[in-house]
Amino acid sequence: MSPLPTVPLLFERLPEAEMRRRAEAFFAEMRRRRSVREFAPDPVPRELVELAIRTAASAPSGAHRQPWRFVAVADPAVKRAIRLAAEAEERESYEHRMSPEWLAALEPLGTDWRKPFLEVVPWIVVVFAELWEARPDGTKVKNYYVKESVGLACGLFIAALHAMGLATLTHTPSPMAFLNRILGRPDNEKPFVLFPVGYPAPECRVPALERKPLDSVTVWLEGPGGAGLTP
Ligand code: IYR
Repeated sequence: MSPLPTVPLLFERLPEAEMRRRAEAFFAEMRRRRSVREFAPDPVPRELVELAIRTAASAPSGAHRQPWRFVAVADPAVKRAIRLAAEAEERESYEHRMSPEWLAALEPLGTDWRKPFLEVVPWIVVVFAELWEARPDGTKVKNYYVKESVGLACGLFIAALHAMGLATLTHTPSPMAFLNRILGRPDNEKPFVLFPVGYPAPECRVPALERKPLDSVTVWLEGPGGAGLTP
């Protein structure tokens, strides 16, 4: 295949003071984001979920294959089926499959197998990773860097929801194959993350977590003589 035609990049170079202002405003907003496990039942317009999906689907992807599928569920019967199947798997995991170390790591977060929020939220968005694409002629086309691509899309999805004033949780009931069955997705699609989407419950509380300080998540090599370059 020959290279695509090109178009001019839409890019505005900003004055540094404006860059700082925007960066600080974005950081101030994003640092308030928290995963939420208690939701209000209030409805959320489909258009808002659509906008978050459009944002997510703008993520970069391996070979621009866009290997993601967003299944947005508002149907109460489907949400109930998801809750029942998720709780059955989670109960088995918490009671038999998770190691003592894993359970201890989760203890500060206070999670357990019960997932009532799956029926309370107005929307559940399940993100599937498309492992390969079936072309109309029946051939399979491989996708590349699928997990990385879908992970990036999920990050943008979370940011878009937060920016518009909605809450979510990156929920991974394990194993997740029941989602293919309930949502009628083909076997080239693998459930990646399930996002309950809605408003937090009015009395919602979250664990008092600390984020790692900048200097424990960053390494600066500003030269001269970066690590590994000395003879
Ligand atoms: N999937 C389970 C367990 C769980 C695992 C991790 I790693 C978490 O950060 C949180 C929960 C659950 O959703 O309860």
